[in-house]
Parts: sequence; structure tokens; C-alpha cells
Amino acid sequence: TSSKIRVDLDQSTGVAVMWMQSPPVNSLNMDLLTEFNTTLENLEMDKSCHGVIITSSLPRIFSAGLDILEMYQTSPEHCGQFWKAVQELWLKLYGCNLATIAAINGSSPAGGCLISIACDYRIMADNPRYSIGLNETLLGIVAPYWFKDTMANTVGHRTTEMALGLGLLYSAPEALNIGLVDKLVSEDQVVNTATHTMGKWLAIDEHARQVTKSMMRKPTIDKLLSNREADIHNFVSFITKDSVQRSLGMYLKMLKNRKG
Ligand code: CO8
Repeated sequence: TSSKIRVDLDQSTGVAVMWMQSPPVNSLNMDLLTEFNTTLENLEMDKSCHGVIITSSLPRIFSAGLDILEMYQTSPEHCGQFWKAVQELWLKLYGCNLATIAAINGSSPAGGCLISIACDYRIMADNPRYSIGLNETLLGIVAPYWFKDTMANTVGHRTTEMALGLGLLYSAPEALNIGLVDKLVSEDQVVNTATHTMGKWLAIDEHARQVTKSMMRKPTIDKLLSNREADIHNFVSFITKDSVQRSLGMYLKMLKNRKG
């Protein structure tokens, strides 16, 4: 099977770029999740790598989030394995020892937003047609507490309450306004700017940076670590409900009908 992530590691700067390249929309299916996790793990173990930039090689889309087809009309066993891989991605990325920057060069709903807010810094293309947010309620599903915690750690409690309650997708300028992203640049400058910005993070003493990051994030990570099995169980029993399956089916139909 062909690779869903391309990695460019610049040995002279210690900066790796992970390009998600899974058409049509970089939806996070089992294959992409698994490759994402092993790629990040390998980079973290590579002594020559100090920072990673996560971006998309597809035009207009960073990631469409979790692949709905992995949780629609599949077995409970499959849903459980899928969810474990999603947990793994978040645990690895939110707790990553490397400096991490999301170079958001397109739309980034739900799981795409989760990847972004799990990074240390976010740069987005300044196109108002691109949006980002945790829109789970629009699908009739509920973002788990660790999605919510990561969002609240980024934009605060009240903004998160409204964003999740209404399933808001923010345009790039709106996302900058609420601090969901840190910087907007023109589309063709997103990865360049990320590379430049990475220099600032790598100029900080590495141990001091890592301990500080861990201090900020460890309580949120430990909450899931001490509760992984229960979280998988909750997900599986929720997602396999008839009513939830119907909502997902309607949402998929809506996505297809949206086309001209
Ligand atoms: N999963 C599966 N298939 C998808 C997804 C997805 N997330 N997103 C798009 N597709 C499919 C479309 O159905 C379409 O299929 P087809 O070609 O067969 O009709 C194809 O990909 C291309 O999509 P579009 O035609 O819509 O492409 P556009 O370029 O017009 O739009 C967007 C791209 C903006 C990404 C748009 O596709 C979109 O909005 N997608 C849905 C995004 C979304 O809402 N994702 C939420 C996923 S749920 C999640 O990530 C967190 C779940 C937490 C679980 C908690 C449960 C307890």
C-alpha cells in the first residue's frame, strides 16, 4: 500500500515536515491514523529531529477529521480498535517531546481541528473559505472530554462551551480572533512561515521547553491515560446506538447531496 504521509526531515535544522497525502480529504481512517502514529514515534526517537510541522499535500483541505466510514455500520470490535488509534494519536501528539506546529493549509473540521490544537502552535491559510472547529454536535455525536479539554486549554472555557454546543466551524479570520489559531498567512506561505517560526521554538533550551510543555499538558493527558478502557467502552456503546448511526447516515447523505 502506498504511503499516506510523506516526511521531509532537514538534517541541518532538525525540522521534519509531515505531509498528509490521503485523497480526497485526508480523512483519518485506520491506515492514516496508524501511519501518523508510527511516523511521529519514529521522529521522536530520531536524535537528529527536534521539531515537526504537520500539514497537508492536498489543495484546500488539511484534514476532514475522523473517517466517518470507520464508525458507520461497522462492528463494535472495529469501532473499539479505531477509537484506540484515535486516542493514541492524541496522546502521542499532545504529549510530544518535539516542538510541533500545525501548518493548516485548508479546512480542518473535527479530528482535523484536534490535530491542530494538539500542536504547540498553529498557522492557518488566510482564506475565509477554510474553516476549523469541533463540529461534532452537527453530526449528532459528542466530542469526548479530552477533545473538549484540549479545546478549552487553547481558547478557554466559555468559548469552548459555545463552540462545542453549536458545533461551530470558524472561518480562518474568526479562528484567529478567538485564538483557535495563532497566525494567518497567505496560502503559499503557510509551510514556509511554520519553518521560520519553528526556529523560535528550537532556540529555547530543549529540556526547559519539554519540561514546561509537560507541566502544562500532563494533567490533561493523565486523565485519559488512567481511563482509556472506559473511554473506549463509552465510545463504542455511544457510536453503535441506532439513533447515532442514523445521524451519521444522514450526515453522510448530506455530504454527498451538497455537491452541485
Ligand atoms: N469521513 C468520511 N468521508 C468523508 C469525510 C469524513 N470525515 N469527509 C468527506 N468525506 C467524503 C465525502 O462524502 C465525499 O465522498 P464522495 O466523493 O463519495 O461523495 C468525499 O469525501 C469528498 O468530500 P467533499 O465532496 O465534501 O469535498 P469538499 O472538498 O467539497 O469538502 C470538506 C471537504 C470541507 C472536508 C467536507 O468534506 C466536509 O465538511 N467533510 C466532513 C467533515 C466532518 O464533519 N468531519 C467530522 C468527522 S467526526 C470527527 O472527526 C470526530 C468524531 C469524534 C467522535 C466522538 C463520538 C462519541
